[in-house]
Amino acid sequence: MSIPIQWTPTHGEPYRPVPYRPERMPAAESLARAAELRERMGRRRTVRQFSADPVPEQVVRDAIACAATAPSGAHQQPWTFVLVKDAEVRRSIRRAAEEEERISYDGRLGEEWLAALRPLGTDEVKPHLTDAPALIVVFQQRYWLGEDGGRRKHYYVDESVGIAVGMLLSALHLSGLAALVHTPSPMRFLSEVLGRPANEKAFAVIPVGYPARDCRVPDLVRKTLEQVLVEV
Ligand code: IYR
Repeated sequence: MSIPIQWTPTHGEPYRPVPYRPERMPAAESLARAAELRERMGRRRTVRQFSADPVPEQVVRDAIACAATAPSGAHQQPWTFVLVKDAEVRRSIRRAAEEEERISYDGRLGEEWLAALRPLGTDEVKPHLTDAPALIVVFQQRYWLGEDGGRRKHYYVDESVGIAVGMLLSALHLSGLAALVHTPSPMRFLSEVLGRPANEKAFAVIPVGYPARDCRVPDLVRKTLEQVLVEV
């Protein structure tokens, strides 16, 4: 398990702009691409039943690389993606997650929350954590931690990591893989199981793979564009 060196590439450096001149896409091509993308993204579903079939690992690495192109507060890139393939580590994560989830579903969540979850059919049993061939555990770097223990503030960490995870989900889906954003709560055990440093806080566990042959998803309805878009 290699631990990426934590660094802030541009801290304190002067503004040194460079030209950015992407070729302009013809409007007709933009329209065609946007419509196709909308259609493909519309077919993304959160999957909770995974096949144990392996996935091409480079697809997952490429998707993580896409996520890591996300914009971030002060360009601090406050994220670490731990790609868990090892079956024993996945089992440890499942064991610890189910322990917490049992307490959550036994009442910690409260009636209102449980009612909100009912249409999703979730419960404390989390087979996706061991069935999916890979888990991407996303950590947010709450602050920068130098080799010598020095600290620096990070800005807009929740927003930055949220954007990166959105890009990760898009990249995985458009590359043909299914995923689930799982947020066992509390998530402290992930730092322990994965040996992450004190400045990192788990943000989500994202099982990645192919849907199981008999995979089912809730019959959810998305809001229409008219319902979510206000134009002025
Ligand atoms: N973390 C729990 C509960 C849960 C909460 C929300 I908000 C969801 O959208 C789905 C589940 C679990 O993973 O089951």
